[in-house]
Amino acid sequence: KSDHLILDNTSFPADFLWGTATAAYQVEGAYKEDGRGLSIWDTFSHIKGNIKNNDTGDVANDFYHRYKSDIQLMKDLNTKIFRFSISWSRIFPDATGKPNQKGIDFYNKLVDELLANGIQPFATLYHWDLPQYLQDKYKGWESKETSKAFGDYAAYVARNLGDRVKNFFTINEFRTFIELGYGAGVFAPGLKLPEEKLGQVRHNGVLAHGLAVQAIRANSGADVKVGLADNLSIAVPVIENEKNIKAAKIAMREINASYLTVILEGKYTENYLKSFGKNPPKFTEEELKIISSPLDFVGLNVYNPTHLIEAADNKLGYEVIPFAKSFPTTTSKWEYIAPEALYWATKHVKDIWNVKEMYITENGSSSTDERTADNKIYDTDRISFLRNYLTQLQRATSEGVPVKGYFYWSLMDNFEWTSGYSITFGLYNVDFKTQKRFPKLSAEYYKEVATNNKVM
Ligand code: GBH
Repeated sequence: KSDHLILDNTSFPADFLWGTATAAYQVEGAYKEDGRGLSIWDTFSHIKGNIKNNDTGDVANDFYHRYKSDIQLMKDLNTKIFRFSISWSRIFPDATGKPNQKGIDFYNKLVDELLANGIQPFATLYHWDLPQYLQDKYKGWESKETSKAFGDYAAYVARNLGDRVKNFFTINEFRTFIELGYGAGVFAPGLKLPEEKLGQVRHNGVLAHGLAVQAIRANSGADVKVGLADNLSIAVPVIENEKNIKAAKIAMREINASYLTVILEGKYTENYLKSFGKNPPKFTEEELKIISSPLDFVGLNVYNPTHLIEAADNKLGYEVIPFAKSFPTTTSKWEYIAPEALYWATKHVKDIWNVKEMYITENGSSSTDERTADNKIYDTDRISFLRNYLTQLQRATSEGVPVKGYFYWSLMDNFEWTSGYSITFGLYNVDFKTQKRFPKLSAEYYKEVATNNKVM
């Protein structure tokens, strides 16, 4: 146990892994190439008014053609892991259910190139780009047919990549694509379903995750590990005293009831089910077993706390404190700058669910990122963001919280969903007219961190 405990306040465990992350629709482009079928994000971004400046992912970073030189950027950063996602509709483009060989070939080439450069591939199966035909045929995640289709797709990927990809994440951020895509209507597919239907969509989502975990295990070797990438809701004790910490732990289970809690516990909390009144989601005990299939690790996307918590003498045992109007954010107005979120997210997950292995699957800052006349980007706010967040991550690992690695979001600026190309998270700036990449000052910073394995 003591080998993992590092006693200074900058160093990470010796085997800690540093990397970067991207997602298929945000970087690949080539949206009609080599037999790729359309996804709900193609449809959604092609409707005028949905995306800032009517940007689309048609070309994006052209990663489909430029992955080799982009892998050199990862190498320049001295990173050893890379998280990318697979475009489901490249592989299963249409309702025939026949796989598209050219689709899987792209990922074969990508994985081989990563390995040849000493970078371990971590593949996410679903980063929100549902094949359009599944939306049309089954109303997408409103149906368990989509959950089953996801299991079949996972099996196919595991059979084809599992000899070289040893780490899989099933689904990225249930909360975002479900609440915003099927609830608020601002993400693809742009639906505004009532709460009782949303409850079913959430259930079908976690069921898909569980089916994929089982499919990956059944279709690859024992050395293949599987988890998910969840943007859990994060309860931060507003003042770090004992009673607030206890209250924040209680809050964590409730505020994550529909996703992480049911996945790790195999049941919905009573409060969550009660909240539906007469129309709870339809599910079986058998499904709860599938949903809670054992995982090898849990990936956490951490940007900001969602709940500031104080202990209270009420039924719940806690109270949610509002964010001050002046609470600092990055250029993304939702992104409160509160580095302790990284500490509390990982600490709670260990303490509540006894999770033995975690990754930070995303963390990063959006900045103004102006390019000078000589193409320098002095993103000093991002460096400060990283130093402060990584200090809190180091605090966690030094206390024995089992975080094995960290993926910065993102390797390079890319299609930031409804914000199009107007919001930038990259360590590399991208000129989307020429597709040239320029390292920001934060790339230099991150390279130092990755090379020295400590907060700099
Ligand atoms: C992650 O989401 C995503 O996994 C990744 O693809 C993305 O690029 C990255 O973060 C940076 O945003 O449109 O105003 O209604 C982080 C959680 C949830 C934050 C949705 C932005 C949009 C709010 N995201 N939210 S809004």
